[in-house]
Amino acid sequence: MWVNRAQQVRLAGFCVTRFMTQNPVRALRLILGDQLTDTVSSLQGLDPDSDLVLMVELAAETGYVRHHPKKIVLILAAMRHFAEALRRRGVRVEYVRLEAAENTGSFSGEVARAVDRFQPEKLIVTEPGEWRVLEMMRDWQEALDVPVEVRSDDRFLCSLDAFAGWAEGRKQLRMEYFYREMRRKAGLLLDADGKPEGGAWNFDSENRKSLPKDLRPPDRLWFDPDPVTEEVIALVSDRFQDHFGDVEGFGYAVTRDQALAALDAFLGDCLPSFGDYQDAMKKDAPFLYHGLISAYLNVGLLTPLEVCQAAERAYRNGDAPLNAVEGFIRQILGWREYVRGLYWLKMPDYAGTNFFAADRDLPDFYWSGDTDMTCLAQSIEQTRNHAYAHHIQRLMVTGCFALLIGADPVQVNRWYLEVYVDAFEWVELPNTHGMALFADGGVMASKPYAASGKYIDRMSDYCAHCKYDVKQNTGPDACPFNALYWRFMENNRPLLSNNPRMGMPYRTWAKMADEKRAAILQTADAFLDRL
Ligand code: FAD
Ligand code: DLZ
Ligand code: SF4
Repeated sequence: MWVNRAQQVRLAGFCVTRFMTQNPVRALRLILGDQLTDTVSSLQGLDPDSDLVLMVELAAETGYVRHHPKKIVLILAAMRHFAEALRRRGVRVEYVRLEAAENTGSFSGEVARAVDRFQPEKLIVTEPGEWRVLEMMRDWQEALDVPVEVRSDDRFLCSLDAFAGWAEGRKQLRMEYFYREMRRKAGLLLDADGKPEGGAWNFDSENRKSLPKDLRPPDRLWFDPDPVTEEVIALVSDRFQDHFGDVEGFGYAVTRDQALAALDAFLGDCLPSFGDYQDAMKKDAPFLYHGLISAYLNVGLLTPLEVCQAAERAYRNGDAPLNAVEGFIRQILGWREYVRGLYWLKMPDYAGTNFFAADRDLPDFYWSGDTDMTCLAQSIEQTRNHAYAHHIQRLMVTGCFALLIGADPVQVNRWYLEVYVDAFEWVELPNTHGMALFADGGVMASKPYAASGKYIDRMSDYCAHCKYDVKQNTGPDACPFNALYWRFMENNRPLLSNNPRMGMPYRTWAKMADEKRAAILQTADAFLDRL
């Protein structure tokens, strides 16, 4: 009988299932789509003779928001490769595909079905990345009448208990102090006396250069899809074609080896310039010197510690300067761990925060990219193409605009969760509500990241390609960010004027002539009306 590759994989799955029904299962170990790490805690102590790994592709997970198709491809293809790698090592894996007729479509449904079929003595799982999934897990022990062991996720360098301990009794939960403790704890970038390498914890001020005009950023390493990934691409093209984003040109890593190769390419080609140009933006240059590794970290193909150690090695070997390596490590050891701690400390209330009572609908162009504002058009277009925008685009372009127009945080949060390849609520929500929108009222940031067009002009070449004039504040040709900035400040005066970090802009505003202020506010209102 001739069978194609897809049939081979299905037959293999069928045989494994038949085999397993004949063997008693001691521990059923559930691996979620963002737990694709050999050393993940739920796999620790695995006995290949008696344990069974369960992995499930789910309608509920592919559909709880309308994820970018490239994100779905990455997760499902990485899951299928991970399952195959486990099987090659002799681990018994029950893998349920999205299209399987018997698939109930949810974690709870598939775990119940597996418990029913395999009658395990216990269920082992690593704590999930999202609150809503933990809520489901809380019911399992009672509903399924099987002991459920939820293990902590030790891929993160700061446990949830350790973060709660750090936060306890502090008036302000500023990342910088958390980061210093994490540097000491992880022993990264310390000198022989345990002091910060280079005499300072933070070289942020050296991370803000604008790009020289003729600089050409390096080409990036992409991966041709193999038959397993091709099959997932076909599935996703078929089922999720109405989601925002293009599936064509998928080239993300879906195995650990590929992710390691991508990391290596970044370390060699980009890390040396990462620090200098971390905040820069350039038209038609979506990636610049950024890592492009957040999705690999978030699904588990790379671990944060190994990435930070590799960057530190580059510094010690003289391959990358300190401002680059410290800046990069700060993002992972500092920001990434910090937002995760904050998420779990503040959920579930955090998702409902709305400090400014913002309620404007997110403009349609966030989905279509159809806007004359070059900064937004570029950020949204590359998001559609690659499911990627770098931090400053997310924060100071799409995020800042949403803040200035008073967009509803729930809609903004949903947008970020849907459109980025690396989006998982534990990391996306604090970045959106805390950093971009100040919806949490200052838990995360000491002031809103509100800015006029001047910031974008300083950090990019977007304004030079824009229909609007970044130097003008009023009239139809004025950069919308300028007038919107002052409208935001004026609208939120009662909430912000006592913030010591907002004193300067309010003083500048007060010094302007009345007619100028009125013209600016009128320009903002006319723009908002058209929106
Ligand atoms: P690099 O610039 O190369 O940075 C290296 C790594 O540091 C990243 O891969 C990431 O793991 C980590 N990192 C950097 N900044 C942050 C941060 N603020 N918080 C947490 N980790 C960080 N990141 C996500 O992983 N998932 C998200 O859903 C997400 N949503 C965001 C939403 C908003 C509104 C904002 C402002 C930021 C968001 N970020 C998110 C953080 C950051 O923008 C991305 O991690 C980064 O752009 C990923 O690209 P990179 O791998 O090239 O990062
Ligand atoms: C994001 C995602 C998607 C799109 N699909 C699946 C899936 O089919 N099966 C699965 O186990 N996980 C998936 N995930 C990741 C989960 O949403 C993630 O594990 C939870 O949100 C917990 O962080
Ligand atoms: Fe964006 Fe204003 Fe610059 Fe245009 S002029 S690119 S709208 S900041």
